Amino acid sequence: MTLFEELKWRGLIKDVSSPLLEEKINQGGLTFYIGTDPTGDSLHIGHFSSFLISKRLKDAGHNPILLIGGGTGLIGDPKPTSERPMITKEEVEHNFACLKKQAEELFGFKVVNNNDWIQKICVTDFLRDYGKYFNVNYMLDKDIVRRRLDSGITYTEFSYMILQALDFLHLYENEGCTLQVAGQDQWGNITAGIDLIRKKAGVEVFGFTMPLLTKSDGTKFGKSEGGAIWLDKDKTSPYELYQFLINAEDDKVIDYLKFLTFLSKEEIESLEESTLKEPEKRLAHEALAREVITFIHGKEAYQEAKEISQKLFRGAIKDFTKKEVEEVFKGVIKYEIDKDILLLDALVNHQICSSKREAREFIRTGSIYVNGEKLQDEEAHLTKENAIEEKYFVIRRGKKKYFVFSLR
Ligand code: 545
Repeated sequence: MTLFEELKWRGLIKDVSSPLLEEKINQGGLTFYIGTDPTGDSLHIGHFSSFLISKRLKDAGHNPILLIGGGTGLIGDPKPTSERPMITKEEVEHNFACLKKQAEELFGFKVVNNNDWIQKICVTDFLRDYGKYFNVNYMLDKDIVRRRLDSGITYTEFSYMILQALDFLHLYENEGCTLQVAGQDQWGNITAGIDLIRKKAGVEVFGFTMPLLTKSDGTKFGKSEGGAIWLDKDKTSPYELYQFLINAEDDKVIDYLKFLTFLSKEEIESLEESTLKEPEKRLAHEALAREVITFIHGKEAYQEAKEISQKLFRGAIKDFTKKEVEEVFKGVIKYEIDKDILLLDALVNHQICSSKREAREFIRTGSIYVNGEKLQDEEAHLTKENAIEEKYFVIRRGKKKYFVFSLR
């Protein structure tokens, strides 16, 4: 399988600017870039799913440039629905620094900031040297812009494609960059750059887009009920990332393995077979979690996340460390309690049960678990000795309602 055939097999090719590109991709040696605007202070799984192409191309002998839009981030790439809120220059600079650090740590590639050249262009040069090459009808013809005409689009966001086009021209002239890659929503911005370079430099450069990774209901991959899945381990822990990946939908897990891992076609096809023959083993899900977490956070982080998950699955909460309680029950309400308090009182004081009578009822019927063990003694006290590392009690009421008591 050639590189281009492999990219197609992995579902990584949506639109291609020219049939000549297949041969060029297979030959290697292209300098290419992929860009992102610093809209947040951490990369998330959406960035990861699109940036990974840069490692695939680099491993095949191409030369990657990651662009973080310290300039375009001040303008805002128009979304199909509404105008983006303007973010401050300080916020853009802060986000740029965060993303640059993460991208370098994660991929080790060269990162450029388009503000380095954009900020030097004065307004008359912008209009004469770039604006002159953009016919308004051409700009209105971009489907995202066209869809915004009803709800309204400002001149600022309307101008955005010219900036991204001049980026490609700048990288072509200064880095010999002849390929831009992005998710499918960027097709209009990429072709704007290809057209500008043809007009100004008289050469054909190339672009291709990847389909946006989606869940089986068509919504964007990477959004969980707890919000975005961040690559920053302090925003989304390896354990949370493990839970997100291990719970990927069965009918999408093979697509995710192709898109998000470097497992070979043979490995993925055997995982596909195991998913059909012995789905209960969830080998494909485990492989997805292992590969992605190891790439982002390292092997140890994956092992830890897996161990925590297995302890929780076994209900062995009493074996948790303090840190594991904080990680696994990050989103769970924590109540401060005095040591030696009666379990009954703690349950009522914090409205986990609505009355002493109801608390007695829950305890007697075995609906209350403390640190993973059913507790049916109404006289039970919560003491330092039986707390997790003398600090926490993980309370489960019924099937899956969790609370955490923390000893003062
Ligand atoms: C700016 C200047 C350039 C080249 C590219 C850009 C950024 C581009 C853009 N890209 C998107 C983005 O999203 C922020 C949230 C992260 C997903 O806006 N104009 O910055 C996304 N990009 C990754 C993929 C994308 C795209 O970061 O390309 O398609 C999402 O998967 O939407 O010279």
